[in-house]
Amino acid sequence: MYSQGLIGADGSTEETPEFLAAFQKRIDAEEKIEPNDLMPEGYRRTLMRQIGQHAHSEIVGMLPEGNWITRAPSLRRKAALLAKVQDEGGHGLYLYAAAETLGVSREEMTEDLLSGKAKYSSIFNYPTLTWADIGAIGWLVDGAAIMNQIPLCRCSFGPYARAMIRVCKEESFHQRQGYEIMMTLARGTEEQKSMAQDALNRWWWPSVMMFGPHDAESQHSDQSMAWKIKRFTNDELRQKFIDATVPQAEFIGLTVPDPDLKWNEEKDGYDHGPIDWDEFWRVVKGHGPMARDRIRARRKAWDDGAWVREAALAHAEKRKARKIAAE
Ligand code: BYC
Repeated sequence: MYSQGLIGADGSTEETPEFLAAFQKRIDAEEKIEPNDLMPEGYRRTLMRQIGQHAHSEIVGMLPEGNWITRAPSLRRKAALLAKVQDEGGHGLYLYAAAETLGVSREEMTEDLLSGKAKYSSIFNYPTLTWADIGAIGWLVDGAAIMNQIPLCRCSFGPYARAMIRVCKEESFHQRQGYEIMMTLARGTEEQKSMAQDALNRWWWPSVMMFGPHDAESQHSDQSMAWKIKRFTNDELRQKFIDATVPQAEFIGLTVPDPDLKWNEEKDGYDHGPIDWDEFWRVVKGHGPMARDRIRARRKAWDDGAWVREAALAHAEKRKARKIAAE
């Protein structure tokens, strides 16, 4: 029986080299790892961290858009936005369920979110100031999310990979509805067009930052790539996103707010200007403009929902007792 010991910060491990080599062989052969399989503790922890944070991002991500449901400009827009926000709630639930298969409970993950131990995507700490922000979120934020999540459909951990397949289908609809809002505004009155440009100006850089720190600063990438949890590095995905999105902005007559953006024939992609990593880390560390509001809203929802969780547990206990009595 292999030890399931921890991998220390210095990379030392209590697991035998034979076990780690056999595990890596399965990964390299593109076998899916399932919850009951033996796995290195570092692999399990990396997944619990990433899937948990991904789930929190979906749930916290409902807040900036949920804020606009009552103010959507038409019934059609309202129905689409309502469906989108509900989809995000569903994504959070699949992801919490996938993380639970690794041995962490939903309660523990939520406590980690509320205490600030677990992160959620930096992007959701920015405010949604106008209706155009809803277009920009769908187009840019869901667009960035798809770029990151399509490769996660091939993640080595089965439950995460399978959850991502459905999530990506829904994200694709989200991206289109966002782009369509932006297209409509960009073709509207001068005022509407400037609203769309203003939203692009505010959401562009935070969306570019969503992919995480530069590869040289990314502490988890190398190991996550070796374990085929991640299939592309942060910078590779960021580049794909920029290359796909800039022509979309040009098509609707909007300007990406990066004066250094330039097509680079040699690399067959855009060069971009410097990213403000101080802002990124400030926001990641909980000092984003909306960080307090987001956590306050999640804490209130968790506290308000306590009676539902208690009632569901009591009901399950009663059913179990009845079943035992009938046996
Ligand atoms: N924000 O070593 P690194 C959505 C952290 S929601 C905050 O590169 P890794 C949607 C990182 O966690 C979709 N923190 O990490 C919902 C690590 O800190 P810890 C959200 C970030 O894990 C509603 C440290 O920085 N998508 O689509 O290899 C409405 C060093 O980074 C961020 C996901 O969650 C960030 N942006 O790579 C609309 C995708 N970036 O954990 C839309 C799943 C980095 O050591 N996650 N950090 O304390 C991933 O793919 C990877 O976790 C990341 C980071 C690419 C984000």
